[in-house]
Amino acid sequence: MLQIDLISIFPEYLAPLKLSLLGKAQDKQLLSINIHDLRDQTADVHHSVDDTPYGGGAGMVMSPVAWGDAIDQITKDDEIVDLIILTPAGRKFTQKIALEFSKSKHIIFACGRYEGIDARVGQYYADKANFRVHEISIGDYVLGGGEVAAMVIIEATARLIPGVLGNPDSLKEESHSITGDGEDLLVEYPNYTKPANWRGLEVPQVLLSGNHGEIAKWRKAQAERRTRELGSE
Ligand code: J9N
Repeated sequence: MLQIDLISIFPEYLAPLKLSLLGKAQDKQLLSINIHDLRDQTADVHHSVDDTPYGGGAGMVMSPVAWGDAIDQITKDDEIVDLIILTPAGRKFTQKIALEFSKSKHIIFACGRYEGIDARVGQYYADKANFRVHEISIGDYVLGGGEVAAMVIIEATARLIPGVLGNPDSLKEESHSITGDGEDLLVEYPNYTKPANWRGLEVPQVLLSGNHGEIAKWRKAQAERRTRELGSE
């Protein structure tokens, strides 16, 4: 069972995590997802979670006090926790990292706003023996907050947990699936289904031939062409 906790000032934004594949994984008790409101930690009347940056500059910085209290409340001293801090300045998320996270027992997502969380939060937990801290970006663009990035990571991670997908064969063949040594494979070949002629466009003849050797060769060549054209390898 993978326990996932998310801490956010917009907990309603994370409601889709109950749906579809992730909802079914929770019903099957392969996964437990819990959403926490950062403002529940604050004692002041305005429930403040941010303050002006030391050194000056635009925007606000999220206070470490509420973050530390929220993380401590979720964590037991005797468990190993992967703390994922979403930030455009983090390590780029990949299928290989999703596979690592899918083996975790407990993941906490700190969903901050884009101005960022006080840097000491990551520093403090990185120095604790039972925490592994990951600063992660999902791509080179700036989001308003970490919520959508967390959902991307959870969706990619959860489907790699044994039992979450109905048909595990589909895992082996898909784009960006990875080999035992963690090397990226080719992207997927193009797929076709009926009708054989659609609006004048024919399905490649080899796929109708019934020659499985030729089909495998054609698909491999197509996957290599697509991978080369992406320029990723
Ligand atoms: N890749 C990425 C992450 C973000 C975040 S996290 C919190 C605010 C913005 N933007 N882009």
